[in-house]
Amino acid sequence: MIKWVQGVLCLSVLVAFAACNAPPVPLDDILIEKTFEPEQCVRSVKVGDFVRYHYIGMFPDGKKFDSSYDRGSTYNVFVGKKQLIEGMDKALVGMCINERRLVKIPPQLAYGKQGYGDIIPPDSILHFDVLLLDVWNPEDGVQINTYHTPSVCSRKVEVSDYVRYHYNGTLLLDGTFFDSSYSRNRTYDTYVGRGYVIAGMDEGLIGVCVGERRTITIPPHLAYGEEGTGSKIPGSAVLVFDVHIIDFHNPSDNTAVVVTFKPEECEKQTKKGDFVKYHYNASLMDGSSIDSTYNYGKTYNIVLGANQVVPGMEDGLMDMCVGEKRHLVIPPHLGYGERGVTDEVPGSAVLVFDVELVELEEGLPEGYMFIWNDEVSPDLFAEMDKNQDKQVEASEFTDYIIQQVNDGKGRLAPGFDPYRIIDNMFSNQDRNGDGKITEAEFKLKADEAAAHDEL
Ligand SMILES: [Ca+2]
Ligand SMILES: [Ca+2]
Repeated sequence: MIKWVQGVLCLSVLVAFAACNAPPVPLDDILIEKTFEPEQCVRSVKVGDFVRYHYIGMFPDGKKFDSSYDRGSTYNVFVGKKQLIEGMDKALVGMCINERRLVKIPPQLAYGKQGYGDIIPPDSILHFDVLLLDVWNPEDGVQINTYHTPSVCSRKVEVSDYVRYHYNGTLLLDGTFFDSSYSRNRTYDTYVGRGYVIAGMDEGLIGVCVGERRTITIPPHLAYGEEGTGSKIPGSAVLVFDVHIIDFHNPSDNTAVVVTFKPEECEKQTKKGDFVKYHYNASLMDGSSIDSTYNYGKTYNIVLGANQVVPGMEDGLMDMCVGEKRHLVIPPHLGYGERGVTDEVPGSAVLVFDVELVELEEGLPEGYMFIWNDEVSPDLFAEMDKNQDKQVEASEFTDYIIQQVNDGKGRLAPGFDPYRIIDNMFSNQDRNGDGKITEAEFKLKADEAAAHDEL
């Protein structure tokens, strides 16, 4: 409507005064000519909004008196709060981002009879060519739009969780790209709700699931404020983060164990010291594979409780039966920590293991590396001293222990090199380190301890 009226007015101006450099027609109110309208209008300016815009201020004859372009920065202001001349306060209302208007303002809604210094003479009609770049309201919150939800979401991010995510950051204004974790080829990792990221991101990550994709639109007061940051985020910019959640955990998390198959028979369960053989598929939370024993066609073998695997795996393999299958989720503090494993496990990654226990060899009681199954022979020293020279050499000692183990009379701790255990046992008894155990050394040791690691 305004446009039509203005059109007619222009025409009449042309017809009547074009040739004679006539004074401008007095205006009762502002006139707005939309010189560019964007196809989409996410939101338009309302009273109380904070806007950023460029303008060129001109007199009706086209002579420029001011321009934000010349200053190289936008004009940033609250609308409808008398921080602008009245005509401009009115002219900005209803504008969309990227919209351009030519606004004509009569003197009574501009600088009136006084004018403005040397710049604006009294009773001047002013024309402004305005381009709106940005709009937000201090009452705006973070806008969240989830556009991909994973089929399974057993848990959602809460305050103090540690999240790893990818993101693309753009300006709402015109979609200008300012940052991306993808370009660095590594996730952004942070605690949520602790102020390590901009307030809007802290808020926008709450309630997100692993695998979820959402856009988080953040007004400047919850982002980088009126100042902006760096060369890519101008002052008062509204930011749009397109995020993809890779994983998250809480520092108080334990290993999550889900039994996926339990054999009917389960007499023996794994415990510390047991030698276990198992298969595993290891992956990250996003499903990308890390490693699998099935690729090598052989089991992974460890002694439980001997720090041969990450703590989370130790936890996940406890109290398990042969044939049992489990799904383990291991937080990084029980996995490979903040550093991860070069080229295999990203820092702070949550690990997923599907494990199957294939074999279980019962360990010795805690602290023992060798035990007798039967009564200990009363003539132990004599039996070991095969050549009867009243001392036991390393080879005699080793042969004897191996013989006992083979005869089922004694057991060595499973999962370790038997010769190393026996060497240790020997050194332990050979008090003076001369490579021989005398009867005196043997007795001394026997008196000290009723067979711990020793005979
Ligand atoms: Ca001997
Ligand atoms: Ca000795």
